[in-house]
Order: sequence, then C-alpha cells, then structure tokens
Amino acid sequence: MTIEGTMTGQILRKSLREGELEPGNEIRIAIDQTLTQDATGTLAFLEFMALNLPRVKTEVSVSYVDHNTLQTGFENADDHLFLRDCAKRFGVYFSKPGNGICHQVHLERFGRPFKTLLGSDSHTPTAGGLGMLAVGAGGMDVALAMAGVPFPMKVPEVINVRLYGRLPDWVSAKDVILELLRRLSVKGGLGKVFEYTGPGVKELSVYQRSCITNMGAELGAWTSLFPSDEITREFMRAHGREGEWAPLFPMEDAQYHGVIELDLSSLHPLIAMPHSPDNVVAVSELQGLKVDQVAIGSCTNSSYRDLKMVAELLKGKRIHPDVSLVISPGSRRVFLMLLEDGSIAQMVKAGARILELACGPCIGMGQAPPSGGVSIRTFNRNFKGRSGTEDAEVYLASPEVAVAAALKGRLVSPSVLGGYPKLKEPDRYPLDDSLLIPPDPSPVELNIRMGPNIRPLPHLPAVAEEIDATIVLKVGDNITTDDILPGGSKVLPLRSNIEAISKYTYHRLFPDFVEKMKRLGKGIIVAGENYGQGSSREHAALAPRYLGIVMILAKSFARLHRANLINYGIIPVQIEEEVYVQLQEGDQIRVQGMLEILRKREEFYVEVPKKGIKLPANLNLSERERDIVLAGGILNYYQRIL
Ligand code: MIC
Ligand code: SF4
Repeated sequence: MTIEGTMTGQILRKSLREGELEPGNEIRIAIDQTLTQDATGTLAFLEFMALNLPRVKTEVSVSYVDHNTLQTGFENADDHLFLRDCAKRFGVYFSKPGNGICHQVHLERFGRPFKTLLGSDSHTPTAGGLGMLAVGAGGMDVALAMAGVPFPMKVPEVINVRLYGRLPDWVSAKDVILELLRRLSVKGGLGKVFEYTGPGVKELSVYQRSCITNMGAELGAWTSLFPSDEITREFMRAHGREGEWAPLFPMEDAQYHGVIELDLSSLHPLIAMPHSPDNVVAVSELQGLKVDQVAIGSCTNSSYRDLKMVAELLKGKRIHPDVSLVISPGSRRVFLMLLEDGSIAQMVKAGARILELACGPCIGMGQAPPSGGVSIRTFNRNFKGRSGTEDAEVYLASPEVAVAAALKGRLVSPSVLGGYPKLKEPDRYPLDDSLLIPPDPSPVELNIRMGPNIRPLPHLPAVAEEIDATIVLKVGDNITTDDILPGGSKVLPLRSNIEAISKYTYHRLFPDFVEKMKRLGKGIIVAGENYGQGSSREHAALAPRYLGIVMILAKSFARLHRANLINYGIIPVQIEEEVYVQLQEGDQIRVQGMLEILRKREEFYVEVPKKGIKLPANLNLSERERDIVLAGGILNYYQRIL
C-alpha cells in the first residue's frame, strides 16, 4: 500500500528530505512556513536563540500574539516585547496583539496550497482547509524548523472522508466535524491524516473547510486536508493572493487506508456535551437546557461567514435577559468587514458584548462562566475546568445553535429562528495589514528585551543508569495537557518562566502533586490511553520534567505530547492493560540498565521490588528519539550537531 497518490503523499513526496514514504516509517520533511503564538512562542524563541543562528531559514515564519493578550500585570506585555524583538532580529513576521487569532490570520494572509506549515499550536491544521500540509508541534520542533532542520514525522495512514450532498439549512461545517468526533472519538485519528474529497467538497467554502480541519486536531490526527480547487483560488483572490494559489487534488489511483462516507444532507445540528469534544449528541436531545453564557469565536468559528450569520440572526432582536453573549472576531480583516457592513452594530444592538480579536475565553482568558453555569461555545475544546470555572458545563456547537441559545435562553433547534439567511462569500476582503510587521530584508543587530519573568531554559540532567522512583500519580484515559498544566489568566502569564509555572502542574486535579514531587525529588506517572491529548504546549512536558518526572508508563500517548516528552528527556514507555492494573500509586519502580535499554532494546521489564514482580514494558522509540532521550533532551542533542 502506498500513499503516494493521495494529497498528503504528494506534498510529503515534494518535501521529503530523508526516509522512505512507507506508512509507519520515520521520515523528515522540509518545512516551508512556521507559525508560533505567544503562549508557546516565548519558549520556542528561547530555544531558537539557544541554537545560535542569525536568522530563520524558512520561506515564511510568523510570530503571533493572540493568547496572552490580557495584560493584568507586566508579564504578558513583556512577552510581547520579547517576541517583537526576536521577530526583528531573526527575520520573522510579527502579528501584533489585535491582529487576530494565529490560525485564522495565517489562513487569510500566508497559507499556501501544496506547502508545508509547522506551528507551535495544535490547531495549526486549520490551514489544511486550503490544501496546505499543516502540522502542530512543540515549540522546540518549530524552533528547529525555523533553523532549517527537516521535521521528523511518522508516515501517516491516510483516511479518505468522502463528502456527498450539501448541508441542509441550519447545519454547518461544525456539525460535520462533530459528526466525525461522534463516530471516531478523540482517539480516532491517532497516526492518521484525514483527506476530504467527493462532490460535497465544492459545497463548502474555505472557511468552512478550515473549521473542519481545525477540529481534526480533536480527533488526535496528524492533520486534515482539503483539495485546493477553484473555491480555494477565489478565497485567495479575495485576500489579494491569487498568485500564490496552486491546485491540489488526489491522483486518480490514490490509495487510502480507509474510507468514511459522509452525506452532508443527512446531518442535523449537533452538540458536544461536557467535558469532551467527542461527547456528541443531537441538539434536539438537549432541547430546553437552560443557558447562562454563549461565547462565539475562537480559531474554529470566527470567520466572516460565521459572524455574518450570527449578525443576521441577531438582527432586530434582543438576546435573552438571562444570557451573556460574547463574540470575538477571528481577524482584523473580518472585523473590518463586519464593522463596515453594519454587522457589529446589529450584534451590539441585540445585546452582545464584543471582545478583543484573540483566543480569549477559549483558553480561559476572561469570560469564565458562573459557578455551575451552562456555557454554549463555538470553540473546539470543552475539557473540564478549561473555561476557568471548575464546575461549569461547557458545550460545543455551531454559531447557528449558539446564537439560537443566546436569543431563547435555552438550547433549541436553530430552525425556530425562522428563515435561514443565505450568505455569499465576499469577493474581496479589506487587505488590512496595519498590525502585521514584516521582517527586515537583512539581519538586524539588537538587544532582545527580556522582562524579569522571562527566564532561561532550565538545565536538565541526563538519564540515569538506573531508574529508581515512585509512582506519584496513576491516572486514567484521555488526560489532557490542560489537566497537566492548565491555561487561564493566572497561569498563562507564567509561560516564559518554567520554575514559576511548574508550581501549577496537575494543580487542578491533584493539588498535592507538586508538594509530593518536592519531597520525592523524582517520580513516575502511570496513565491509560491517549495520555496528553489536546494542546501542543511543551510546558506540560517541561514542567513535570523540571519537577523530577523521569518516565511515564502509559497504554498510549497523544502524538504531540509524546514528542514533547522525548524532547525534554522524559521516557515515554508503553504498557499493556495487564500491567496498568498491577501498578499502584506509591509503588517503587526499578529499571536496571536504562542506558543500555535506551541504546538498543525494545522490550524490557520494570520491577516492583516490594511486590516481587517484574512487568513487561515497551520502548517503541525510533533511533533518533533514543538519541535525544540519551542526550538529555533535544536541545543538547542539536547543540552538538548543528
Ligand atoms: C489550546 O487551544 O489548547 C492552545 C492554548 O491554543 C494550545 C497552545 C498552548 O497551550 O499555548 C494548543 O492548542 O496547542
Ligand atoms: Fe486559541 Fe482556542 Fe484556537 Fe487554541 S483553540 S488557538 S486557545 S482560539
């Protein structure tokens, strides 16, 4: 079986720098563009600085500020200055706070069909909506891509999602991806790329396609891709970039590892219930649920199409008195359109609160719902506590469903709102670049300003010959990086200071974790399936490492988090269910000859001396990954060879 004829295969072939294009093999691909955002970008640039290169080597690198825009202290503002200086010094575009959410701005301003994009954010696959192979990664991997180092990835399995028919009124792109999450779950995409083809593709605009590829991240997939067709070309023309368009289609003989048939016309409005994006049911099943808050925006649903729909549905009406409706436009271009065509006025008159053009409530930066409150959001993640309110009930749905809830104060089928607005994609967007600073043509010498909260990367000791540590934590399936290291307005400003942020490791779920680690000095975590799902934040690996976590024994790992663990020298070990059930918190674990195992063994035993048992475990690391762990992390490894 070969993936050569698929769209993924064609881009990988063009970008291949090392290895064979056989599913399961590790290859290296050239990265054309990178994106970083402020919450992961400060580490990424500290890491880039540690590589001692004068300038980035990519075609385009963009540093966005969109997550940490709430300036309640000096920390975030200092981070913005640091990132501004790094961009100037290293030849990177700088998207100032207020320009919009990285993924939407990137789609509009930089995304190019047939090219590769690596971003230090898990929703980087948004750009797959215009035929770009766009992958999320940890900051260190993006720093290396900026340094021109080809990106290592396992050749994925490619799954074909064939779309038929057209979306009925009141059903939108969000329902397509919620339906896939319902069918496949948050683990359904591990090791896979989803390619969308079929006659239904032409019924979707680029923004709608991007809503789908964006939330492909929630399936755990490497990425998702749509063809680049005339609709893509028109989108790029509307953004003044038709010259950058290139066609992309699967070849006639393309082979896929699986086919999913999806008839768009059979879909109805769906909603993900607390606390997982795959906990999906029909809106009709929850009819009447009382709603406290409605939040519209995020990189998934804040395009012109989505917000124009919201404005049209709010026009001449008033939101329910018990509901707070907040709306955050995704980009300045979209915001200007909405201002100029009167949409924002319609929203405001209806009672909406207009927020900054940023991630905002999606990552708990403001707008936490009331205690026990029900919040309907057009976002992509509803993990427990992510909203900033531990006992809030967060639901994910389309803009149509969200706005209907805002008007009625209860969850209702959006069709009760009457006629479905017929919207047309604009022929031209205002090509506003007023908050985008292009890189200088030649290298710039300047002192990078580093505020007091920006601390050097911690030094991490290399792996010891013998592992002898306690299981400090045993967790179940689908632990998210938000569980490991939460976002929110209190913790996010500490992203540039590992010592400070490490104090919040597991602090929502296991408040004594940090104390325990301080006492023990080192420890091991045992976990179920899909450990570390969700974001790309390397802090969720680096902070536990800093506290002394040396190894994680899990039934399976989320792809992005596993890469981050390796990059920071935590050994990811795979165990079977029989082993998982025998390990308990407090067990002392011993592994002898760890260096030898890391050098050449796949299978080995972990000993629990007190119980007198030896349990089988599996390393499952590529040669490169072994070398990185042995070197004590990726920075040491590359500093040696660059
Ligand atoms: C998210 O949606 O979880 C984030 C916040 O955008 C993260 C990045 C981060 O933690 O900074 C992501 O998706 O990778
Ligand atoms: Fe920002 Fe939310 Fe998108 Fe993450 S998912 S990039 S926090 S808008």
